[in-house]
Amino acid sequence: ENTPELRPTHPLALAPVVAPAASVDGFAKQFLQNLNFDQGVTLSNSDVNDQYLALAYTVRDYLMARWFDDRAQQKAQQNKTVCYLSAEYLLGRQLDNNLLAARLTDIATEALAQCGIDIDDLRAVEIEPGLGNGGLGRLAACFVDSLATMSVPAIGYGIRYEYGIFRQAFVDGQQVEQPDAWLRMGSPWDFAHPEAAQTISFAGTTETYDDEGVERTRWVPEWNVLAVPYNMMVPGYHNGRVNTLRLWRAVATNAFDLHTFNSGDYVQSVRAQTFAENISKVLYPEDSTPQGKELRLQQQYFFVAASIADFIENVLPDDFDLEKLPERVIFQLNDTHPVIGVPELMRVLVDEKKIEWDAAWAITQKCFAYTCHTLLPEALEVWSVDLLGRLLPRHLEIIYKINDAFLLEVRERFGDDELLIRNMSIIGEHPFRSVRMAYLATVAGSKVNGVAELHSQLLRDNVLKDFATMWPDKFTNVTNGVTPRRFLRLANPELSALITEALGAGWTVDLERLRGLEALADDADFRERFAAVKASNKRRLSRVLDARGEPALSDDHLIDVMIKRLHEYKRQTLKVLHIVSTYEGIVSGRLDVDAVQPRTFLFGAKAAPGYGMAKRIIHLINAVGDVVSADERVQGKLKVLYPANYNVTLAESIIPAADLSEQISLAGKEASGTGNMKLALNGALTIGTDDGANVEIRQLVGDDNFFLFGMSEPEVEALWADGYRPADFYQRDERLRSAIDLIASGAFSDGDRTVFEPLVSNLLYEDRFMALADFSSYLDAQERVDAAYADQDGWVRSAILNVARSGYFSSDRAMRDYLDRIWHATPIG
Ligand code: NBX
Repeated sequence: ENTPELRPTHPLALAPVVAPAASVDGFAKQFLQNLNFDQGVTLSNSDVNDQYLALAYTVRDYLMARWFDDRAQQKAQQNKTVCYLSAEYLLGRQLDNNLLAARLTDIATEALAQCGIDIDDLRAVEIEPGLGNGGLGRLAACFVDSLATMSVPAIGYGIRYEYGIFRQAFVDGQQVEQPDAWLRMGSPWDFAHPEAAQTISFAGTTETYDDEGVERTRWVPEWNVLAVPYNMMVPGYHNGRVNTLRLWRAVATNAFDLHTFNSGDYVQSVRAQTFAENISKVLYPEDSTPQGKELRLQQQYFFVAASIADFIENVLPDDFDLEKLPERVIFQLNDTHPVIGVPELMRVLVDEKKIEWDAAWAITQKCFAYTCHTLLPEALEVWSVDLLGRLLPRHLEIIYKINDAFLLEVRERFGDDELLIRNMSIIGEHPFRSVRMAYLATVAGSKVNGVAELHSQLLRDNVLKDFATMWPDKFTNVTNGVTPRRFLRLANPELSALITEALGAGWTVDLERLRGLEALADDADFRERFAAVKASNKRRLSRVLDARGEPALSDDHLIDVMIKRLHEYKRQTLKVLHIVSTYEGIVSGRLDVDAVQPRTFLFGAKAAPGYGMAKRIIHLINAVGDVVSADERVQGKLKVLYPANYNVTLAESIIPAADLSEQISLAGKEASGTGNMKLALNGALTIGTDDGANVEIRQLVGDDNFFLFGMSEPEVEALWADGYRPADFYQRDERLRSAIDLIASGAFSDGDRTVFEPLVSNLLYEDRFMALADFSSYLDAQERVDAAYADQDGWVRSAILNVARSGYFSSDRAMRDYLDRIWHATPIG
């Protein structure tokens, strides 16, 4: 703040910041300099981690000048900034992405080679920042990539967790969790800015006071913590832009607890500081059924309050008229996790900036928009009034006041319908008094969107029905997307080269151009080359798995992948039932072994550590895999692979090698899915239900190139309303009976019938996600898969058409939709 005006005289200090020369020599020089003077080693003394860090610093140096420019421009310009508020960013590795964006891949490879270093060895040591659970966190990472590539001024705000999503290991086929110490070897991609720290307060009381004749309220907090920003550069692809991802880390303030300090127990006081630093210690690994833990609410408020303050103080010009805030910012709420930002902005405007309530509310409503990512009622976040009032007393008062005004509006509109009022209230009463964060977000947001057409429709019809009646125009859809840079260009270099040869290079930023491949699906020569790429990707995956100690992939196998968080609604058990049924069919002679295509079933999934049923399903997959893969009676035709610790890095090897994409959630439960998009884009055919974005994928790729099965969402509702009895399906279908009986018999648990008993009885007597009801339809669809795969020409043709027709699922398109329908912000330059 108090930096004196600098008056430099040296010509170097007066010159603009310049990046190192974009040449092999320029790169090598900068690399060696970083190795020597930042890492503090000579080339001959350096190890691979030193070299990796020096390489990362070098790439960073190239991006830096652009970044300075963009930040200056962002501060000076009058454009609206998109502030994406997300508790999670599942970034994946940075090195390759940044080399690609800055057009440095070839230069770096050659410069390192001339230093005697194979860049692949350095790639291998990068630890990915796993600062997210799954789809929601990865979506945020795709969005910041697209925003930078589209030159939209944007800041991604989040938390710099010291420990990201846990590392998964298997012990006797069961998941064990290990801490993800991703920062241990250094973090070359971010910069700490302790001088720009924000002080974030908690707890205490509120009081009213007389402010020159006006009665105002102020918050008298009890303790506080510093939020230190760490900036990461988010380079756009080949456009010279660099946006910012600003992640906050909690650091104790000196005056964390003056009371203890003053008591004279100095050592105890210093130890107490770690309490505050716990806030950014660890990512919660639950991707649904939030536990309502105090630390989690602390995390949410911590990053959102820091982000709002940062935007107002550091991004807006000094003395900015906050009445105009909506012209300069949109805060996009990535699910309910940042929704506490709504009362926080109100507090800042009303208590601190002394703007009158109604005006402040009008501003706030224009500054937020809310994206919902779920349909499961248990996943909708609520905070007990008790906890929220203790941790954030002023915010609770503000929420009550927002609710009072909102319920008045409901009465005006619908009359005194007390049941409706109770149903719509932001405050719920049962089973305990709580704040319904999705309702708060809906009331406060200028727009509310779901993440696929079906999901948005179900939000309007069910989850948020009364709100949609009240404000039909508030609701909109933006179907998710994925970044083609990471998930096609980087993950699948051979297919990318083939596409570029056929269509030119523009597809990377204009994915609809993939349509040009449609004509080539009927070209035998192109099909052959496409198939050769798939085969090569399978060999590459095989090498990656081999390095992890997994068995090799067989060349001629259909690679059937199910990669996503482990969840009952996603129905990994349905997949297991198919495997067991096929195995049982071959062994019993019911199935003609020659009609079964050789297949490898490949799973990747982490379970929330406290989710018992999900962990039992993991155990079952591994147990079935052990038996099936080893049984000589299936003649090597069926293999099950479940590499531990599925993450973005592993996804980048699996997706390009996949033939079949399993998207088999119960209709009406998967909001969108994004893995489904990545797999289709890489030429896998989908076997899927009419759920989430599968609906749109099927519409685009065509029924002939998609294996649809299962109940539709209305059929699910009807069967459920009818009183669903899974045991009836078990009785009716012999294939299902044999499969379940085999599991129950102990065939996969050394004869011990107790191991999977809870799983079996859950299926027979509860089966919330109706795996048994969809089983026979699923098996029939799998028979169609076998038949289709037997015709390789036809299969490859379908695979090409999947690629050609998936351009819609670029996150660039998703960003355009957000810009047009919600943000109304424009690119710069
Ligand atoms: O968000 C996922 C949905 O399940 C997918 O259908 C969708 O494609 C994706 C992106 O829109 N949701 C998700 O990943 N949720 C979480 O990870 C999550 C994390 C923490 C939490 C609740 C949910 N408390």
